[in-house]
Amino acid sequence: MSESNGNRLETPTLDKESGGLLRDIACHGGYAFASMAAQAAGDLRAAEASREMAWEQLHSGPWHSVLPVWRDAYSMACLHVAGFHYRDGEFEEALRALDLGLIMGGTLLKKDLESSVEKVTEKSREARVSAGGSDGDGAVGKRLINEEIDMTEVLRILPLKSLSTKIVVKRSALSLEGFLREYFLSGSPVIITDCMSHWPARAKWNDLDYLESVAGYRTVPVEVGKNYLCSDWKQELITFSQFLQRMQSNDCPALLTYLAQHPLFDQITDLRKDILVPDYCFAGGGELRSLNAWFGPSGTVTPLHHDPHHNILAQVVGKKYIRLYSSSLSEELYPHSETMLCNSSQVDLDNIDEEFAKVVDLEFMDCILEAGEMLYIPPKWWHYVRSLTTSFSVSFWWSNSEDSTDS
Ligand SMILES: O=C(O)CCC(=O)C(=O)O
Repeated sequence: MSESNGNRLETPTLDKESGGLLRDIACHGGYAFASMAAQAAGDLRAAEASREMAWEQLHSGPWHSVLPVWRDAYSMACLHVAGFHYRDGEFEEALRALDLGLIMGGTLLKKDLESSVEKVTEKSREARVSAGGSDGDGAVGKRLINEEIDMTEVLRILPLKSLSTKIVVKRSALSLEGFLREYFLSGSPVIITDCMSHWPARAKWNDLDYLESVAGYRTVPVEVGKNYLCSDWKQELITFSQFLQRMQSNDCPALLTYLAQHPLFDQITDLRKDILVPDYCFAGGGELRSLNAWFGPSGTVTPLHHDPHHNILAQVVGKKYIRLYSSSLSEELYPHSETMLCNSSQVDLDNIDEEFAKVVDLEFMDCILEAGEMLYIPPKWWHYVRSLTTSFSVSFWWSNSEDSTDS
């Protein structure tokens, strides 16, 4: 690739590791990839072909069975492709290639991908400003939500018996010690209020112009359809800007688009700066396992399932209905038998099948989680979540290594 005008993405890790990585890939049967990738630094078509080959490997079986070396191979090819687009001033294409590398690629070249994203973002901002556009640092813009909820309508759509029995207790600005003693140690859910007003996200994420300016050109994975247990459900990679547009024209249930369980804050560092890890996540001396975004329109449903970790679900924008069943009820909640889905229930709470009718009599707690509140969900507690408005939440999962093996 020409470097004469200095218009090049710096990739120090790739420069150092590429020989070893290509040898490793060849050792794992990727001779064709290795020889194509060796030409990729100077040839766009070879770069694209090698990216295609690595992409095929990433989709050759279940995700957990993909060899890590192929994920690094994919990142390598993405860096090469992005380099050509950057050189040619095609910043959006360069960003897309880099984001795909971050989302689907391995860890080896993550730093190169991240520094390249920074450089391309900066250049593309400069290009927009010099073309007379805005750099997005203007006054507060269009609100993400203005929606109020109509409780009669909400009760009509929620599962049977919602909000009629045991409501999750709310505690204002609960101390870490109080959290530990009264909820964490006994494994009881609690909603903590008045604990997020210092998060920049509380003010910023309800501003569509702000979201557009920090993330509009970035590519993100979204889920499309009713929910992940339905046959017509699919995943897509679209730009954040396209996602925001779809969310605003949320009129077709089959196209319900949810940016769900994605480590968005590892990918888009400007958004990471807007949130803080709650002190509660240090209870029990565990380690933070993952930090995920859940962003979507009104009507998204995460079906009844459980996770192995402690969870603080922080509601930044909008409202969600959440129903919780104790982990002691697992056997009665009809878990799926396949390994991949064994943490999900076969019961569709929105439409309970005759064969699962007994579930209606099981004890549960529920709540409406409001913006500015955090819900503690203990490990293995079953939860069903429905957004009642446009909603942006962040989940913080933590655990001790001995507590959990899966995720
Ligand atoms: O907010 C949602 O839709 C689901 C959240 C969830 O399942 C979790 O935080 O584990």
